[in-house]
Amino acid sequence: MEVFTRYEGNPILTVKDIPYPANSVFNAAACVFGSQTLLLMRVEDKRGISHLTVATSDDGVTGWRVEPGPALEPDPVKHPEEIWGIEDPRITRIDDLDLWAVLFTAYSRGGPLVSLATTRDFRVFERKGVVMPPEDKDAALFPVRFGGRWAMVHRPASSVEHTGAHIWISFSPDMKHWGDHQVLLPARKGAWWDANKIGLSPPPMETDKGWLVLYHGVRATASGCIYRLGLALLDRQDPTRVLMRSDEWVFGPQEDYEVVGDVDKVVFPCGWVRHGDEVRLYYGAADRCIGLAFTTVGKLLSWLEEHHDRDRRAWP
Ligand code: BMA
Repeated sequence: MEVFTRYEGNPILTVKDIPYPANSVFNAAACVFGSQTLLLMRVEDKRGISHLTVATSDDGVTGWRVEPGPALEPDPVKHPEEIWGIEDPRITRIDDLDLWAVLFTAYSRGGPLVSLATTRDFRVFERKGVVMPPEDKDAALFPVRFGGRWAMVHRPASSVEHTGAHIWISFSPDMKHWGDHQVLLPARKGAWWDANKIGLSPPPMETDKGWLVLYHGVRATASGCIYRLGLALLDRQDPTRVLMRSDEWVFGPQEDYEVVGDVDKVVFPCGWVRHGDEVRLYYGAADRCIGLAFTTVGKLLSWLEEHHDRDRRAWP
C-alpha cells in the first residue's frame, strides 16, 4: 500500500506560475489561512538568491493565485545574515499569541542559520532575527508550550563529516533565547537511507497518539544525493521522547518532476495541512517545482506502527 497518493495534476506550481522572472519555485510552507490554503513558497531568482512568495487557493489543489511580488525578501542591510537569501520556511500557527510563526533558513556568510519572523496576515512580517547560529536549518516550532516553554526542532550541522547531522530539539521561554538543546533523532549510519544526514521536513503534527514527525534522510551516492522521507512519533506531553521511528522511507522521488531538476532526486516538503483525517503534503520536487500528495492521519499512524524500528541499535 502506498501511504501517499500524488495528485494527478502534479506539479501544482512551477516557475511559469511566477508573475516575474525567476529560476525555480519549490520547498513551500503551508497552512490554512481563513478559508484558503496558503503556501509560502521559496522562489529562487536568476542570481541564485531565494525569497518567499505567497500563493493561495480556495480548494488547496487548483486555481493557485500567486502574489505579484515577494512577501519576504532578503534584507541584508538590516539583516546581514540574509546576504545570500532566505529559504525553506516552516509555518506554525500559535493560537495563544494569535499569530503565525515562520522559521526559515537565512543564508549568511557564516553558513545557513535559523531566523524567526511572525505575521498575522502574510503581508506584514515582524522579523525577530536569528534564533540559531550556523550551521543550522530545517527548523519548526511546535504550536503549544511544554511546561511553559516553546519547543523547536532543528538541525545543526557543524561537522557532518565527523559525526553526522542529526535532528535536535531546544526550548525557550520567549522564542528568542533557546536552551536545553538535545539530540532528538540521530541520523543512522552505514548503508541506511537516512545515514549521516537527516532534517525535519514540515512542522510536527499533533495527533491523538502523539506528534507526527516527517523527516528527510539524505543518502549520499556516487551519482549525488537522494532525498527521501521517513516518519517518527513523539510523546504528546514530552516531545523529547521518541515513541516510534520508521525503518523504511515512506515517500521518495519517483516521478519525472521529482527525479530530474536543478537538483535531481529530491522530495522536500516544508508544509502539510490537515483537514479532519485528510493530510495534504506540499513538497518541493527536484528543487524546481511544487508537488502535492494526499494521505490520512490514520494511514500515517498505521504505516508507522507496522514499519517502526524496534531495534534502536541501528540508530547511531
Ligand atoms: C537541502 C536544502 C533544500 C534543498 C535540498 C536539495 O540541503 O538546502 O533547500 O531542497 O538541499 O538541494
